[in-house]
Amino acid sequence: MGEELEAEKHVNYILSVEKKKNDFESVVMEHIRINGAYWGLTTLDLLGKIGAVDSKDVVSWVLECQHESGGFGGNIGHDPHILYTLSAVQILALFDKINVIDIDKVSNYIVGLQNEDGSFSGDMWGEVDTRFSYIAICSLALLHRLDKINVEKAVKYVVSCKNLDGGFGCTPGAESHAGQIFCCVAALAITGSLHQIDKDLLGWWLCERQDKSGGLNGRPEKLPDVCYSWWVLSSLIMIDRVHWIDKEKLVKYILDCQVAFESSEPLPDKEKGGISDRPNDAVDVFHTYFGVAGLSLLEYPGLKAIDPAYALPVVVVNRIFFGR
Ligand code: GRG
Ligand code: ZN
Repeated sequence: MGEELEAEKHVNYILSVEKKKNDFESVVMEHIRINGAYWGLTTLDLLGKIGAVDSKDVVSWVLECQHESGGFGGNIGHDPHILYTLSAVQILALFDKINVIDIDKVSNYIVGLQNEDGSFSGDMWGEVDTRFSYIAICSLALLHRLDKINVEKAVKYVVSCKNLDGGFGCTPGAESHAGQIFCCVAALAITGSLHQIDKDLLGWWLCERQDKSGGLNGRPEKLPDVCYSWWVLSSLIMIDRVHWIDKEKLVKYILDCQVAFESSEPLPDKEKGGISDRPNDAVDVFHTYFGVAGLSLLEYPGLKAIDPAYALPVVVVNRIFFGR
């Protein structure tokens, strides 16, 4: 709990998770280590501390996660999936090292996952989800290869997942969920298709996610959770409706999810930083990232700005698209 962001403690927490490869959280994370690395490294960058990690080590490890198909696995020797491929591209973007990969090979892997109806499968096994549409569009845009897919069909598929409440689901007819809404809104933002959204209707659904605690939930009747500070807030920003929520109350909610430093009990090392899903829960890298990224979207002082569609620091996105 706290009045202010405990930035230094969160940096130490992220660095300690990275070092302790055998504790519970790391073992649970083993198969999605590349996603964890993206969350941790982006958090460090937003806090101005990415220099604390050895970029050479990280980049060579990312390259080792690449499969001969061009896609990336969650760790060395694991099967490739589009979920891990985006994290790999994002990590390389953070370090300005996208050029170390064979861009066409990675792009071709993603292009090969587009289906006839414009949707995307996550890997060779074929599961379809609007998460994968976002990931394909975001990755290819970062690689300057968006022209390799059928963008018109990709957009059409995303729009076909729009519901009467203004939100979006994972497939046509599936229930609206804030996580899927982020994916669909960001995919439409990147492809210049935001006119496909009824902004007032969706904005209303999204701002109703804030409850009296100040926190945001992901669907009606559900509990608030720090990660929705990202999924909901980024979507509201992309459709210009962020002023429809109480920003100050949300800042306070996120700060209340930092670990309770004032405890009279001696705290184990890893509890000395990090952010949890809701007050007094256990911290993890995922919620630490979404808490800090949410505060960045809320223009909390001392944090770098994050881009709501690409989920990377604005300076990184500008370097990729404007060369500066
Ligand atoms: C680069 C930020 C970024 C994302 C990559 C993987 C991905 C693209 C997006 C995932 C979007 C998504 C579906 C997020 C939701 C995650 C989540 C908290 C799911 C929990 O859902 P429930 O139904 O929990 O278990 P609730 O909160 O509804 O009780
Ligand atoms: Zn969560």
